[in-house]
Formats: sequence, structure tokens, C-alpha cells
Amino acid sequence: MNTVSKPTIPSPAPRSSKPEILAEEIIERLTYRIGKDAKVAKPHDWLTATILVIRDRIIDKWMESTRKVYATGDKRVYYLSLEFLIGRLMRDAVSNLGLMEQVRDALASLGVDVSVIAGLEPDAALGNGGLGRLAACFMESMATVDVPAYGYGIRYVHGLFRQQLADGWQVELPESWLAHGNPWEFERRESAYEIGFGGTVDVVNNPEGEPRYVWKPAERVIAAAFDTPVVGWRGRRVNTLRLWSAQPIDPILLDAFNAGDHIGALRESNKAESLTRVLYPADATPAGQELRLRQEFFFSSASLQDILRRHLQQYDDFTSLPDKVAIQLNDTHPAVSIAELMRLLCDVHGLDFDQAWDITRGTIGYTNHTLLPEALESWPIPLFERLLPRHMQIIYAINAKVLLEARKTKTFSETEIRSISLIEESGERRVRMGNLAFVGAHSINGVSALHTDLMKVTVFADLHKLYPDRINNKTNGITPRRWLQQCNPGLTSLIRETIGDDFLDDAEKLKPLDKFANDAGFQEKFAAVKRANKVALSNLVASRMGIKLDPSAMFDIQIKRIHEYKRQLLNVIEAVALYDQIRSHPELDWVPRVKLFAGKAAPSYHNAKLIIKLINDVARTINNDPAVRGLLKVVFVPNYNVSLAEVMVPAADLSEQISTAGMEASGTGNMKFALNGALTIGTLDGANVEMRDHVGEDNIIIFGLRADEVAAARGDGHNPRAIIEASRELSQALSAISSGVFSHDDRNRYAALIEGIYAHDWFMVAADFDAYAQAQRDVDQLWTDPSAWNAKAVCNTARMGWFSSDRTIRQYAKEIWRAG
Ligand code: B1N
Repeated sequence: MNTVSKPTIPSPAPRSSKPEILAEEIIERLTYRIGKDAKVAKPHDWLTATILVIRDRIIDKWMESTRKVYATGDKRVYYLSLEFLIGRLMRDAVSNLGLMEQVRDALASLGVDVSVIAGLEPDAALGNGGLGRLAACFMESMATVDVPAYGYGIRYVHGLFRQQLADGWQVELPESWLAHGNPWEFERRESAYEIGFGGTVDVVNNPEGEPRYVWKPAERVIAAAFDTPVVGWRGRRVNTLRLWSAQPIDPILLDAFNAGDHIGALRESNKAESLTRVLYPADATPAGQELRLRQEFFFSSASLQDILRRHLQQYDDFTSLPDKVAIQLNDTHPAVSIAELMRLLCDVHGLDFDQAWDITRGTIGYTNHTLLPEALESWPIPLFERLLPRHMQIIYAINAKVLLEARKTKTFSETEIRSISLIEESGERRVRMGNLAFVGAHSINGVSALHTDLMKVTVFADLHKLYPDRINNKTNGITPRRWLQQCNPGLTSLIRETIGDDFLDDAEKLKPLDKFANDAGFQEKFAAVKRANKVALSNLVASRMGIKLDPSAMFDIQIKRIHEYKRQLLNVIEAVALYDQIRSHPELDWVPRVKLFAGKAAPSYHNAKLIIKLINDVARTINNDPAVRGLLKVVFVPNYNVSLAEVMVPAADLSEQISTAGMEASGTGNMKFALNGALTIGTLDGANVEMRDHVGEDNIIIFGLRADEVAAARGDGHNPRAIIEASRELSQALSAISSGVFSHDDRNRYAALIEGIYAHDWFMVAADFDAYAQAQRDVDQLWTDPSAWNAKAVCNTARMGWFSSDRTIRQYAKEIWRAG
């Protein structure tokens, strides 16, 4: 026996936040960690040294948070997401720690401008759009509201591609956010797991009970953990974002190398590493490739092995799993987790199938983010079976159980049974990941009230009939730290001066600002902040694109992924119609407008890329036409990302949220703009519906068909051609575009795109055009009365607090996770 008593290890002294000490430590990191003399240090070296010093301030709180949950036995929440669109971290961390001034002063004393080095931090784009950004907002809110949580995802070497424009066309370039190293992360060599693929399943008969299945994978890779601390507001709690990186079991096959096969010696290594090399650039459309399924299983399996290991370290067995662990699946991307958790519980830990099934369902929750039929994930059975043979068996067993239950409990028709099945039987047989996620979860939530209602009557109608208590709503939210305090310091200071600091801890305490909506003095200051933000955006556009904007014009902004259902096309067609009007009626008092667009198109999405080109073609024509006299400008700002959003959102007067009703599950950009005092022009889609309820219908501009009307129109022969012919403005704009007025070099470029509107108008561009154009003229009218406009803008800021992701997370914690 070892009788040596453990020495008491002293804790390090807490870190000081005095600027002098911070400055001293920055120099010390620069010298001893980076190995650079301050005299020759590059801005990047200063950035790394500064982050290392900030990181130390986080670590104490991080360890304290981890220790606390061991001591209390509180439930842990695990958020599984294939995407985390976190953006830059330095300003967020410093601001949440309350060290903004101290860090600025420390750097200034060293002759370094904090804003210069902050601008060098790479924008971590490990996500495509709203779904990934939501995961990042949730991580920050879970730390803020003190929920012990881990985010699990993939450490992609290349995040979302960098977008360049070449002659107005999107060009994709690789993004290498890790090129200068990543001072935020900690590699955890002790937390590595084997992940298998392919192979066979052995059955071992067991006279005592169920037979035992043993999966013998043909291939294995290692999942290695990299941890990033996530600091909550006021440093209240620090949680962990754990991202998995794939590594080969044998980095090099020495036999092959020695035999002269230098390439073959690295084949395995390359194959393993390619698993986590790039993020799939598709938003709301599934990438049906094998590598994608491999990514999904890889991170699901690693995360579950880690979760079960941590549970067993603290508790005796898995019967307590549903009480101590909540696993939330961010869409179906991690849905294979349901089969993997069953496999680990049954095959590895020896539980019975039924017992494992109760534990699995008690632990897992599933969030659905889209109803687009083409976005629902499903995998061909031959592929699934080849890659995950044991999981295929488990899915068949789950399916048998569910279908038996359906046949027993209700009078389901054969059509309904077919729609409940986890297996799509018509055509090529496929595994339906949405159905798997639904039956394997105790909670299925939508992301806005409308979306949740539609889930119950569309994709999940029959499953909802079988399990009527499972679907619930959790309307999305955004973190007001990043999306108000950090991106709009001017507005934040003004609000603090006006109503005090309460709103910093509770966004719903923005409400008292309402009383100042009609206060002329306040309006003036509010408008001055907006103007300064518009000047800042104008400077960015001038320096990046050489285009001069007039900050007194209305800034009308649509920034989001380019997708037909989001209807950037409707916006640009309206710009063409307005252009025509301005030229035909120079005598009228046109409101000066700048229409700004930004967003990336999936590289394989032809129409989305064509829409980018159209915006740029229209922009070139309008911006160079002297007859427009600067009254209208159109600008497509390249390479939309989180950092660009942080500049554009606070500068908007008008926010375009104009998706075809019923198609945008929630939207979260809509919330960011309104919180920063932009008026929304939008359809009754996604969370716009609830935004109208909160800001009041006088403070938002709603137009167009509603979701039920869209469904009805699609059902009984919508006739776009007749609609177009009845609208002079629309038919002129469409024929200008399709006849090549904006594309002299290729007059047919847009013919097919426009023909789609005449032929079927699936996205209701023609159907909504007149209402949209009229709404835009109403917006112009309102703009001519600045005090009426500003009053509405103030009301938006005052009433948007409910859309804080703190509220969303509290609802998840109380109603789904029963944690925190
Ligand atoms: O999720 C956001 C919502 O606010 C948006 O309305 C919704 O479109 C978005 C496959 C998706 N839904 N589905 C995706 C992303 C990547 C991928 O590979 C689907 N993204 C959304 C947050 O709830």
C-alpha cells in the first residue's frame, strides 16, 4: 500500500486586474511564451500575448465552475452541434470579465492600440449561419445564467470559406483560422477516444438474457479533445466548448515508408485527418456525402463516450443518467447519437435494450431548425449499413418497437404508419434522421411559435399524433452582450445614462426606455449614435470597396445566407423597380437610400450564386447612372461573417426580413437589428410574428402573404403570370432583368431565373411584390418624419429584451433539461 500522504498543493494567487500588472504580464508572455523581444514584436504577437494574459483570468473561474458541479451533483447539460459560429473571442471575454478599460490602458502603456490588435483576431467561422450562431449565443447564455454546460462539436481546420467577388461572381477561398495558432484552446491529450467505422457485428448468445452484440469496426480513428473556455456575463461562470479533432492511430506506417512507399505510409494519417478538415458549406440543405455522415458519427460518438466516462467517474451506474445529464441535439446532425448511446449502454455497458431505451429517451432532447423538405436529413441504407452496421441493427430494433406501439395505441392508417417509420421505403430505402431524433427524444422543440405550430401539422404530423406531449416551442434568442453591448458601445452608453445599468444584467429591463421614445432630447442622442454607426460602416465600405456612402441616406440592409426562400431576389427586383421610378419621375421627392446586401451562397447552389451576380450587376448600373443623382445606391459587401455583422447591424435603419411565410424557421438576424434600433420590414414568418407582438404592430412594417395563404396558393394553382401582367412595375422590372438591361455582356444570364417566377413562383416573389413595394413606399413616407421614425426605433430597442438568449436558455433549462 502506498502510505505516503499527498502534499497540499497551494492554489496560485488570484490574478490582478490592474493595468500595470496586466502590462507586465503581457510583456512576460511576449518574452517567455512567444519568444519575442518587445522591440520587434509584430501586432500578431501582441495579440497572442494579450489573449494569454486574459485567458489566465478565465482559468481560475473555469476550474471553480468545474469543481462546483462535482461538489453539488448538479445536472450537466451537453449541447451537441456540428456548428459553432463563434466569431472573435477577445472582446467578448474581456467585456464579460469587466476588464475592457484595464486591458485598453495596459496596451496603451505599451504603445499598442487594442482596436488594432483586436481586428487581427481571426473570426472563427465553424458554422454556416443562424444554426451555428445560435449555438454560440447559447454557450454564452448558459455560462451567464449559470447552467453547467459543455458544447460539443468539431474542430474544423478550415471553417466556412472566405468569399471574394470576381466581376460580381462569388469565388470561394479556403479559410485558415488556425494559421497563427489558437491561444484560446487547450489540447486535452488525456481525453481521446477511439471511433470506429465499417466492419462486422458478432453475436454472442447469452443464456441469461439478451444476446450480446460486439461491433468489430474495420477502421478506427482517434478523437482528440480541444477545450475553449466560454465566459458568462460578469464572469459568473465559465463553461467548456470541447471540439474534437480526428487523428490517426498510426501517424505513419513505418513498414511502408521503409519499403519506399512514402505516400502510402501517410495514407491512413491523411484519411483520418480529412475527417475534421473542412466544414460543409451548406446551410439548410443536407450534404449527402459519406464524409458528412462520418463527421456526424465521429463527433457524436466521441462526445457520448466522454459524457458516459464523466458520469461513471461520479456516479455508480447509468440509471441516474436522465437525472444528471441532459443532451440536446442541435438539429438532426448529431441524431445518430441516439443509436450510439443505445450501443454504448447495451453492448459496452451491458444494459438491457428496454432499460437503455428509457435512459436514452430520458436524456435526449432534439431541436428542429427547418421544415424545408429538401433539408431533412436521410441516409441511403446501403451507405449507413456499410459505415455503421451495428447502428443500423439498433435503428431497425427501435423502429420495430415504435411501429408496434403505433399499431397498438391508435388507429393509424398504413399511410400514417409509413410516415412514422424510421425507414423511408418508397424509392431508394433511407434512414430518416428526423424521425429517429423524434422517437429517441423526450422533447422535440421548434425555434419560434409559428415554426412549432407548423411542425405539428407538416413534417411531424403523424409522430405528433402518436406522441402528443413531446413537441414544444423555444423561441430563439441572441446574446445582448455581443449583439448590443459589444457591437454598439455608443447605444449602450446612452441607455446607461438614460435608465441606469439594470438592463446589463437583464435585457427585459430595457423597457423603461419606452418612456423616452417621444423625448426630443433623447431622440437626438439616439439618432446621433445611429449616425456614428453609419459613418463607421461607410468607412468600412469605402476602405474595402472604394464606394462612398452618404450616412444621411436610409441604410436598408439584408444580410444572411443567400437562399431563394430568403428572397434577396424580391429585394433586388424592388430596387430595379424603384430605379425605374426615380428615372421616370425625377420631379418627385425620393428618399435617399442605400441598399446593402451581404451573405454567402453554398458553392453548389446555382441560383444563389446567380442572385449575387444579379445584385452586383444591378448595383453597377444604378450606382453609375447620373440620372439617379445618388438617391439610390446598391452595395454587396463581400465576405459576410460575424465580425462584419457586428459593424452592419448597429448601422441599419431598415432591416429586411422578407422570407416566404412558413419557410424561415425563426431567424435571429431579425432580432439583432431590432435590438439595435432598426425598423423591420418583414413577412409574418418565423420569429417576426413574435417580434410584432413585442414591439407592437405600429413599430414594424409587415406585408405579404401569411403562411397559410402561401400553402393555399401553392395548393390551388397560383397563377404568377396573371399577377405579373397585372402589375406594371413588376412586369417592367422583370423584363428589364430578363432581357439583359443589367447584363449587356450576357443578355440571357437571368432569363431562366426570371422564368421561374413566371412559371411557378414557388417562393411567391410575384405574389408578394406589390405588397412589398407598397410597404417600401410607406417606409419612405415614414422616413420623412424623423421624429416619428426615431420614436419607433427607440420602441424597438426598448421592447426587444425578451429576445435575449438568456430567456431562451432559462426556458430550455426549466422545461426541457430540468437543470440549473
Ligand atoms: O436555424 C436558425 C433559424 O433562425 C433559421 O431560421 C434556420 O434557417 C436555421 C443544415 C441548417 N435551419 N437549418 C439549418 C444549417 C446547416 C445545415 O447543414 C441545416 N439552419 C437553420 C436557428 O434556429
